[in-house]
Amino acid sequence: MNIGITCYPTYGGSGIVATELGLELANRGHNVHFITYSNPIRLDPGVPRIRYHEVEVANYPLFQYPPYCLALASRMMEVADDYQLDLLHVHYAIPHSISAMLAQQMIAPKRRLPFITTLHGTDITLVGADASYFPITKFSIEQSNGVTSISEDLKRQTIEVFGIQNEIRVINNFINCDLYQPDAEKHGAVAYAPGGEKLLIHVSNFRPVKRTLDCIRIFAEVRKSVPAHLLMVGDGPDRPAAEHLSRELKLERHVSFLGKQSHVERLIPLAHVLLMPSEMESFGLVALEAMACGVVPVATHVGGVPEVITDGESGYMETVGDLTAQAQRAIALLTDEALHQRMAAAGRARARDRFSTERIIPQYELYYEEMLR
Ligand code: GMT
Repeated sequence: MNIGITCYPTYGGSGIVATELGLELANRGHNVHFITYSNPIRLDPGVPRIRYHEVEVANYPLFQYPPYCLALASRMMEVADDYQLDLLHVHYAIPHSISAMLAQQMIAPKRRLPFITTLHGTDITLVGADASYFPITKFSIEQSNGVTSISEDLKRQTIEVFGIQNEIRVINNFINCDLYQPDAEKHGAVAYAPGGEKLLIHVSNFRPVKRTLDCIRIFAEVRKSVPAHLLMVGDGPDRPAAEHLSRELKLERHVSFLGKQSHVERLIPLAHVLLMPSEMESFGLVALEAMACGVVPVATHVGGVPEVITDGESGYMETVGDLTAQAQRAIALLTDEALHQRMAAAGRARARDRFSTERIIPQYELYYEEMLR
């Protein structure tokens, strides 16, 4: 198949899922065309059967807001025409679905071009439910030829919030278990923990919904009982406040802010515990990445997270903001080797058995075939 994929290339889990989906589809012999405003962060150059088409947004003094949505629609239509795309698959409803709908209408005199929208979370729970975006988000979902959701919880919320009647197919996020592997020796950890300290890790876009500051406070509690170091991976609006808090709590020597990283599969396996204290997660991709690497997530009981983590088996889920409970879980894992090993193995097994690329990618392929019929 010739597949056009559009996503946010630089920020957030939806872009990561879209990029990794494109890579997996190309691996399975499909031609994948990324149509975005910059090269997706986890897409290395030179991958066979993958092309990248940049969307240029011309600016004029008249435009207070350059019309990205329209530039994207034009580029989608051109690429669909030039490369005989069978379908467009857009990740995150706003504004990608509307651009795809316009591209579909522009090419309609020549042929049919179905488009699929995959809902990831904040496009529904935050952005889409904002009054100014509500009608257009509802419309874009209703106009999509196919709609998928990355968890049952997000599907439920979409129906509840928007009163959507179309079928929404749940296709869970996935993980490449050959790429995301445990590292029993944790050799590279010495760069951060030269004294053999335990490593904790947090990976996010540092938006308020991730409660990044909670990580620092949880870590402060952990360090009262266990010599440990915290890796903070990613960047975003709350990073300066998190750095400030770590200085205030005199933790700056024990916390490394590493910024955006394109190969988290090399960093996550160095850690013992992942902190994911989020206010909301419709899936929590990083928890799955951690589980695949034998790193135990200490997370919050929100949204789709219970579909990913089995509480007490492959990770822990506590109430949002209950920092003591999250710190206690982390301390237990860092001080009880047998407990850590048991849960790490259970997490890896769950990632492999429930969410491996081998299980999930064929579900997308089947869905594409349905859309083409
Ligand atoms: O988590 C974010 O803030 C980014 C956001 C996105 O749309 O890029 O992530 C959402 O999609 C991820 C991939 O499907 C999910 O793993 C995240 O749980 C979801 N985030 C939220 O629901 C807050």
